[in-house]
Amino acid sequence: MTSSNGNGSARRLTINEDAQAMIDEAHRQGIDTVWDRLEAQQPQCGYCALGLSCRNCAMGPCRIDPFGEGPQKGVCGAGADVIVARNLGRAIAAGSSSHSDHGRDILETFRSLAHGETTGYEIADEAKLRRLAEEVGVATEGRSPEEVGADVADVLLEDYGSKRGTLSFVGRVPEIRRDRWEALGITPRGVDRENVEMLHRTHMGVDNDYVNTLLHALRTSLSDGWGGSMIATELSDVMFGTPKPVMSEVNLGVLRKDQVNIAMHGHNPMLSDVVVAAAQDPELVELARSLGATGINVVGLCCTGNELMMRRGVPMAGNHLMQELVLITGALEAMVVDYQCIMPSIVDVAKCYHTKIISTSDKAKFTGATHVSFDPKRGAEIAHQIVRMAVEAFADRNQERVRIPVEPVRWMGGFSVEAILGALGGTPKPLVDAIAAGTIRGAVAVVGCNNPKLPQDLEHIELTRRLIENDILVLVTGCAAVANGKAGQMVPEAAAMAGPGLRAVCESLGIPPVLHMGSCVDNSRVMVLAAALAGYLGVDIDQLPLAGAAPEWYSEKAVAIGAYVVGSGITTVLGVQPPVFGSPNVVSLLADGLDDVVGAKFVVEPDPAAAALWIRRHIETKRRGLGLPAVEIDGDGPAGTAAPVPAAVGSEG
Ligand code: SF4
Ligand code: MSK
Repeated sequence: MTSSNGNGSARRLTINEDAQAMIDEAHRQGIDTVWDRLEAQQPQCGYCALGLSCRNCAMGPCRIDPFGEGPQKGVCGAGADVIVARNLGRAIAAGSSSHSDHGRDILETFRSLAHGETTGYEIADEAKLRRLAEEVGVATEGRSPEEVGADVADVLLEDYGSKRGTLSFVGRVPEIRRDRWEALGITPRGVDRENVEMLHRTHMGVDNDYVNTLLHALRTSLSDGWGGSMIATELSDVMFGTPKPVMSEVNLGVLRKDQVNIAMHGHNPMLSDVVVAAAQDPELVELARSLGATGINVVGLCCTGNELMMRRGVPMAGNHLMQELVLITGALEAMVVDYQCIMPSIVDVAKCYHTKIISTSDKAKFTGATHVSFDPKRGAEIAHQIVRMAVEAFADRNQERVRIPVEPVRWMGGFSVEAILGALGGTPKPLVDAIAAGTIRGAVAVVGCNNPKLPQDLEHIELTRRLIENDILVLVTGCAAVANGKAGQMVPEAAAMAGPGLRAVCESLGIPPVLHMGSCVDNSRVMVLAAALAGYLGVDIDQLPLAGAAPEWYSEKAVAIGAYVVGSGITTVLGVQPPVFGSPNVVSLLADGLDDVVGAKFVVEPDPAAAALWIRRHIETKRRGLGLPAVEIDGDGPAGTAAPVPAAVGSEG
């Protein structure tokens, strides 16, 4: 039940007015939220926080005493280095598997589409399909899009196994980096293969060399970034359209008191896209009207929302920590979910209202929810059924309980690599010239989640603001994008917040200084853009004035993203401490040693001001390395740290 997180403390949990209002409302109504449960979990396990616990076999569970007084070995003899590395490797495998299995679902649907077996899907971007076909060696001359698509699907399905030597899209990586990967033995082979091998290696008594384990963890993550995630992004573009700049709205104000509201939550566009189409069906709109609503309003949450916003301009209700709070508005008829980042608690919260939780993936059932098994072969029909269920629930809505606390904020999305290059005239040259001249100092991908241990969105906003103020272009995906959207930093007028150089570039192109590149799997777009810039300059990715940041990450997928970004040569700053500090050797490898082998490393810095400072110095160092004009960055504060940092809000409980 409720705890001291209620009653006025909402302001320390989130910076957003809509979330604060709903947290207060939850408290008034006695509804538990993620923050209450975090508090109830205090103190969280210190061994686990340091990565020093192991339950990989039934001789355990084991733990290592970080103070050197208790056990230093598990029952099998594994020490801190092995246990921490194995735990990290398994987290990366889980994250990579999640993205890659999402990619497989898209790929199988695409294959069915090419064979004429689906309803509700089409080849929306034939030109992109033909480009992909040529890239992976499929003939296009005189062939229909379906014939080409069927062969492309078969080639990419092989990327999941181990039949081919390397993944198809590794060919996009600059040769100099591919050589580096080869020398290290981390070129990704098959998507499934690397993940299975990671699990094999971390079984008791297999890989007992932490360096060897972590190198394979990098390889596993690369099979995500240049494999499963990239396949998901590319084929989603082919089926649903390659994003182009589009305006939309964001925050809880996108809900409509007079309409049927349906929130699409999760990750995979193959469900959400057909639901959006079904919501426009005149028969269902008429049904809504007959029940007293003026229409059907589909909104997004988390990454499936990003997919819809990027391609269709569908409004976004919020990011990760908004999923319970959107229910507390009382305005939602249905929350339709597929998989990933969906808290089991939404079923309990929804019971307090008329809202239906409709699960759709047979991989992701929720006890207490209504399950509608989604089969893309009957996509249009099932989407129709789901929307009908939502519309019928409108009859049960209690309008007196509806509370939509804010007006929506405008934001702009749709910055695929194709759209960015298109805005630049089809070549990276104008961007490269602006960076070379110092008008833009560099670019940073700010990505990842919300974590209730930190005030929601504060780190995303603060870090991004400090970067754009200093002429650093920011690329955003996932929940970081939504945070920036809510803060008004993703409209062309936000160019006024940027430094003079970035401001001039944004104003001339009519774009914001913070570019929305999509969902979690769309971090692959950042990889493609980085590779294009490196290729244009004839350098390796690690030489570019780039950085990554995951200020409020929580998920295993974020760990996998961080690992493939670093493995690709882009240093990444984490705002939340990963569970590795039980092994000084692992920390030293991640925060230092990796720099020698992949030209990038991890930095942990929870203070956004210090993180921005560190990144600015890093970018100037990279500029100097390329012989570009660089400046000394003044300012106090730590220049990044590998030292353990205290948890923020969670520990204050
Ligand atoms: Fe303990 Fe080793 Fe088994 Fe892990 S693998 S639980 S450290 S005995
Ligand atoms: S939804 S992985 S909370 S970004 Fe992709 Fe957001 Fe993180 Fe999930």
